[in-house]
Amino acid sequence: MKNKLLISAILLATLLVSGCAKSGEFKVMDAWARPAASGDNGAVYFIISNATDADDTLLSVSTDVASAAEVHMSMMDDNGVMSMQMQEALPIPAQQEIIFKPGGLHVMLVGLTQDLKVGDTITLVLNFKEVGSLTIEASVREE
Ligand SMILES: [Cu+2]
Repeated sequence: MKNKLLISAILLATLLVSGCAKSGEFKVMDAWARPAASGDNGAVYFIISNATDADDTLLSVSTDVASAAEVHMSMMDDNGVMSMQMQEALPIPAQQEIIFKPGGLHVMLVGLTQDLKVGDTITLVLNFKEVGSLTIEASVREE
């Protein structure tokens, strides 16, 4: 009898934990940055996963390894020419993943103040309208 109660308690706890993880997690995953030299521009990529029921917006990014960090979208025109557009406020809709990747969305590190070498880790702060500031670490690696 005692064992049965204990098992029920564990089952209940497991259900509660997985229930929370399913509805409600807002996270930034798999962050990485390209190697780049001090003075140049760098790029950071990650996945923003909004598993909550609330829309959010990425308002800005800051870091101390560059003079500025901007959210850009790369796009190719009909002539195959690439250009980048700055995203002032990037919508992160409920129940969606926004994927930053080469050739698409990226955080551009404008004017690096240090070298980004393979194996380094850099810190960025992502400022969201609803969930506030999230500090993330990005590892520097080749694509
Ligand atoms: Cu860019």
